[in-house]
Amino acid sequence: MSAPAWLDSAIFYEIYPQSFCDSNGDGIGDIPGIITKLDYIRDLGATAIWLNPCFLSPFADAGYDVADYCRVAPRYGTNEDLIRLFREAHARGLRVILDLVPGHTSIEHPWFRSSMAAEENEYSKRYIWTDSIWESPEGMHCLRGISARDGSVAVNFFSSQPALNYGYARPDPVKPWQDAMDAPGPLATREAIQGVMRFWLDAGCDGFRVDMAGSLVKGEGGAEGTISLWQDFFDFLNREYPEAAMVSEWGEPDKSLRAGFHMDFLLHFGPSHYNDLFRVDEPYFSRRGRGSLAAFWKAYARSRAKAGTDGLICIPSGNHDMDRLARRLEGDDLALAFAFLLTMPGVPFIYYGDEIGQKEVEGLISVEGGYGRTGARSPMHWDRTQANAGFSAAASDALYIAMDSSPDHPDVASQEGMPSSLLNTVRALCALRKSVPALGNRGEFKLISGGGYPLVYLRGAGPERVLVAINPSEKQFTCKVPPLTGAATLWAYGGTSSLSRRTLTIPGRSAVVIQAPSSTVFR
Ligand code: TEU
Ligand code: CA
Repeated sequence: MSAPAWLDSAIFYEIYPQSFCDSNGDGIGDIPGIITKLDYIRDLGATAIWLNPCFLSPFADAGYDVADYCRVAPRYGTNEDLIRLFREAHARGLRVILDLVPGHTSIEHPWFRSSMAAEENEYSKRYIWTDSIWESPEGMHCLRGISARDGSVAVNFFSSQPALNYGYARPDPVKPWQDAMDAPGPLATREAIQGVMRFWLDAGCDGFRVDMAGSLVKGEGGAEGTISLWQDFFDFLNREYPEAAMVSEWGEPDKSLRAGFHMDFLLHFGPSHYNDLFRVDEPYFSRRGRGSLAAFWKAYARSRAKAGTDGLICIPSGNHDMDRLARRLEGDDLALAFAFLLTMPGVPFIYYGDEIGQKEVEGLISVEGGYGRTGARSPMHWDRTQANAGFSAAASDALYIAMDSSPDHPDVASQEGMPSSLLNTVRALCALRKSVPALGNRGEFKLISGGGYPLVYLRGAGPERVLVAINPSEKQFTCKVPPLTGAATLWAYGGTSSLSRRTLTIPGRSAVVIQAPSSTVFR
């Protein structure tokens, strides 16, 4: 497995297309709107974009219920607009990955419509149907009583998202409707999804974020079947599209990277303890200083050991499924959180708006299957002096999701002019990451202290060594560090740390990145 070289220095920016920039005043973001903001994304320091699903859909799950994988939803524009986005992004040195949803489609997908027919046809085995309406697929939810076909059909997420059939790891011989992974139906599903990848990669996209990548094969306790399925997909990708970057929504790097993915996310679910950073009652990145990362670092060490030198572990600032970063963190917490996110190994992912501290909008009624996730999906605040903060020229009650109307809501334009703003801090950190090889995506990493406060780690690449120390709490700390005589400060935030040979004194609410002598050893 060899990952595309461009991932070595990639910083991703996630765009939820509904809420980024509305170019035609219909209240919903669109692709031409995104194109007008590419300079902003480049100037932030991102090098790549992950675009949430933008395909034809009835939008029962915000587009994660696809009705045509190869057609852009009219509300976002046309296929030509998307191809223009690839071109315009590439012209600025930005890559674009799309969201691939291989696990399920919408009930409106023509494949599903055909599979509902009583008469057997090409699509009868595209989804997981039992033989009788009175039998449900074990351990899964299902849809029943909506078709002339006799049977229940397994669903993956919401009821309107029937599961595509990749077969069962160990089909039950008394349930003949359970296909083996290499039965004709599951193999045809593989072919079809491969065709979707080919379609967009040929059109100029640079890879995919893969939705629910870890649960495609059914009836397995572990993930061996799903892992071997992906290994097969990667035979195809490595052969035909070696430059395509693949990131999994799996949350278990030990499995996903073995499956062939170049990168995997730490997520708000799964074993990573990612939430302990920013999303528990006492998050680590809080001035209260009552958080603990002991469990996080234990899980992280395990993942890194399994990921080997090739795998990239991505720690996102957030995403469209989680509470906003600024829900529990505020003020300097956010800058210190970014100091962490942008100095760790792996590929950083910035969720749109987190770079200005965009807030969670509380108390919203669910929009398109968002439910509790809706408040983290509200429109980007570009400029407070404009209507709808520059997001859209529509009437404010016609917006896809309501904006936060509080007057103190952060916005891009105000922060651009303030040297110490979060936006400018994130820009400086992206620039620092790019200019210091030791901070790169593949650099070495050694935790020096970090269950409690402060958080201190060493990064390295070749002979270069960099020490990162972050203290989100209000208390000043001293801690033992490797000998750092003559070390130069590369970046600092908040109060000034001081160094006396092996002891670092770090004031509360501060962070520092120090160039260490190359003799500093990783032990
Ligand atoms: O999410 C998968 C998933 O299980 C969670 O992220 C889930 O949304 C969350 O735990 C609820 O709090 C992916 C997509 O990211 C999500 O937006 C889709 O709704 C889902 O798959 C179905 O395609
Ligand atoms: Ca629009």
